[in-house]
Amino acid sequence: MRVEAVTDRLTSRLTIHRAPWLLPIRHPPLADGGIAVRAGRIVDIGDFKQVARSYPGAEIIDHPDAVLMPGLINAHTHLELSHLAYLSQDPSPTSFTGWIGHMLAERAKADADKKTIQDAALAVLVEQQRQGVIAIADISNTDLVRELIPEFPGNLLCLKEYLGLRASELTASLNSLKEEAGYPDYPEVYCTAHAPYSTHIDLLRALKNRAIQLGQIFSIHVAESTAEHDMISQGTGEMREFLEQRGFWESSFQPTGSDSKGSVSYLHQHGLLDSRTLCVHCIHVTEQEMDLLAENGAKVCLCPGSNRYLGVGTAPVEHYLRKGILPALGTDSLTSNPELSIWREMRLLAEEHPGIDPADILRMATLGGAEALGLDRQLGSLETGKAAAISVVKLPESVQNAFSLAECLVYQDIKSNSVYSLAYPLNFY
Ligand code: MCF
Ligand code: FE
Repeated sequence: MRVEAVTDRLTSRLTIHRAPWLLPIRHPPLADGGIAVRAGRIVDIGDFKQVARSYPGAEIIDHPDAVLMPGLINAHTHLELSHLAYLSQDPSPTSFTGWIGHMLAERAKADADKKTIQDAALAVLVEQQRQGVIAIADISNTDLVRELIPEFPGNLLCLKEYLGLRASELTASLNSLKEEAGYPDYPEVYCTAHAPYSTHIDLLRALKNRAIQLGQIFSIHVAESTAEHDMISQGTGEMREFLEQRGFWESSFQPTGSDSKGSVSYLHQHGLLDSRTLCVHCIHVTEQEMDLLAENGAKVCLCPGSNRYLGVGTAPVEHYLRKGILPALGTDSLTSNPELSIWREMRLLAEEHPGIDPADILRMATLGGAEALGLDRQLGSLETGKAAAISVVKLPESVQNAFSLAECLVYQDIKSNSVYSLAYPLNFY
């Protein structure tokens, strides 16, 4: 990927980018379109000839055989696990808890040093950027990925993960949470929870309250496996046994008490669902739980590649769309997904849900992600006033109309060598 020099940002010169196709996302695709950009912002977008007429003397940059579209958003990953990529080269695990146990054991065994972890994470970060990803939500247990923020020209949101179900560990966790630096000194320090099955309810509440106070998103793994569902609804099953065997079980844990009430109901019962709660996975959810998500404006992030590898099922995407929820897409980490590519996530989703309009899948990878990360005032679509975080994607000649454009972007095996980012340094916390 070449990164355009940002001279116009300093000189406030106006540049018009012209391409045979524009994919604005919140408006229909446009043939022979133009985007006027000044100081890293979109100042106009529309039919090329009209835009050019409005700005005589502007520099015109042509992008033949390409579509201009918003940068992609990867709404869920764990870059800190990248050095364990060999795990997802193995055949899929036979159980969800088996994968967690194996992953934790391999991470401990590898006992990787800072350089190994950061080198592997940086390699993934560079590849994400090359594929046209402009914002990432990363979940890590350490500060190692946060130190890489200056290396990424887009938004790398680093969320520090807390977990621990036992009441006996609670005081220590709550104390370290109080000591975390926050806004305004370190606006990038976000703290978040792993999952309802691994995090004490008081810790979940404290994390969510901190996020509310700081105006930050709160991301959590939700309704990913049947093992999780059985524990949250009935307090039984594979997950409970796994936690008991490891001495992590908490006898005061209160399940929802009804098989139709899983993790989404649990979060709602405890007041943890709002428009800044990002529920990752959301596979095992009932119709009523989808309504709860929609009513509370909660965000959903789907990770089809990780779900396929872990064999946990597929999310009810058609239902989400029908209820007015536009999910985001995430790759998860290289320990549960053999390839980290939002292009591939789109393709897997399309293959698994052939009834979904490819245009909706593109909306998920862009606007859905921007909304999930609270960055939709700047990113997620090509609109006047938003950041000029534009990806130029090379197209095969066959694209004749808007539908085949969306189809081609979703199904084509797009590699980084066909994406070119008009990347402007962004910092929108
Ligand atoms: O999203 C996947 C599967 N579900 C749960 N956890 C993880 C995933 N990818 C990485 N993880 C991490 C999680 O953040 O695995 C650890 C946590 O730190 C295992 S759970 C103690
Ligand atoms: Fe994850």
